[in-house]
Amino acid sequence: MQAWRAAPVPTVPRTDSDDLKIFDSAAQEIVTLGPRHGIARMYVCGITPYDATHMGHANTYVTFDLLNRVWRDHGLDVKYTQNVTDVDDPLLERADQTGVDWRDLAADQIQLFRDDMEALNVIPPADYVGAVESVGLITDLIDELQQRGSIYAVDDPDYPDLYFRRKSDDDFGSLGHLEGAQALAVFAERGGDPDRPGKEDPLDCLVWRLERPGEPAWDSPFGRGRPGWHIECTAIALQKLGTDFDVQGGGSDLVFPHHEMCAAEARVATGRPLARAYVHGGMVGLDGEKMSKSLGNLVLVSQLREQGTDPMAIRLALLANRYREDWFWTDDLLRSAERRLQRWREAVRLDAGLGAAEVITQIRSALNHDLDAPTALAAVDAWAGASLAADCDDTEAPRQVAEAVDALLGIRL
Ligand code: 5CA
Ligand code: ZN
Repeated sequence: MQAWRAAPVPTVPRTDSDDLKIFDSAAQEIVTLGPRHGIARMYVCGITPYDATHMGHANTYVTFDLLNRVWRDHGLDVKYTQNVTDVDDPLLERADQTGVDWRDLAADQIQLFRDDMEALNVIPPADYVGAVESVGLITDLIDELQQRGSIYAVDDPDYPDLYFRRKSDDDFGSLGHLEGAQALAVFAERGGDPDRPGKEDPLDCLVWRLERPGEPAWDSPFGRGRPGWHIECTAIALQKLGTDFDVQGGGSDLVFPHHEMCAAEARVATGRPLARAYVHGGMVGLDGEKMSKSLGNLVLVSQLREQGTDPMAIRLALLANRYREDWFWTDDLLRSAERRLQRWREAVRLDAGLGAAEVITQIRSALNHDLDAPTALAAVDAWAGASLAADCDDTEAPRQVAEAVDALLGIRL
């Protein structure tokens, strides 16, 4: 798939050389993320394209866009891969319910997602890869796992689908930190099938689902069928980024089982860790519940854009929250982001402002400390307030701050 368009990031001279420190879900502590020089490699789990981008998705992709911007600011080349789960149960179910071909539904929603991301000034990934175009890669990886003795056919005479034996990975559990009944419950809640008869272990995950009537299927050495979810990301990530890449990211609903399974499959297939760190954004909710396509409690980026909301105000509303916390979307949040945007725009249109060096250092330092966007926004608020309140004489400052805010925070003023 083609990457989508986005404006290049202007460069702002860097004055401080802090490393990026971020919370790693596997280590359960703040770690230094990315190399000092050269190429940083990031894999972020992409959408399942059956409905439009809501504030939860937007928050996740804006979070990793901040990470991307911090690394670029550090002078690194960022190799960014994102998948798109363009064949999976929820997509096929929605296509069935609405009488639309699943391929058309996916194509429409992918386009809408790209448009939303472009509006939110999200720098696109270098590789944007679908599951459908990766079926060959996926079956190669299943084959590799099978040769290592970690694949079996479930004991089901009708559909002996293939499963990954999670006990073949000694480190299984090192990411999700879940045990026993809790692991089973979360697995069931997030697409797993712990109760399916014929499995060796309830936590084993599906890697190849044999063809069912009316479902899309591809030829493979294991019979016609379609890939399971986790193996899709493992195969795409390994192909595009190799092992030991810097970060795998997504929302916190992906820690377990999704990222746990990806990590386990990669360890068994290659003997190496998939990623060095795993970073997760919090869940965005509405009216007391997690925002989700299946619940239908959604605020959509495209809907707000249609109503004339400035996408930069949406982005500012997201950035006003700590990325790792769970929070609820409200109209007030958007209103206050609109006021903030207005104020920042007034300040960068002044003929002169308060010197830019300090505020730029503050933004950088805040982002380096676990992507603390709210502190970065507060620094810009302070600069704008001071510049609007007093007669300042730095005629370069407004332009420099506008450039830094665009480059580092992705807010176009
Ligand atoms: N295709 C898979 C990942 S391989 C998937 O989870 N797709 S998704 O469309 O359901 O979600 C896309 C991304 O948005 C994931 O990173 C997910 O963690 C994140 N996400 C979904 N709902 C929310 C939410 N309410 N708040 C924050 N992030 C969310
Ligand atoms: Zn994924």
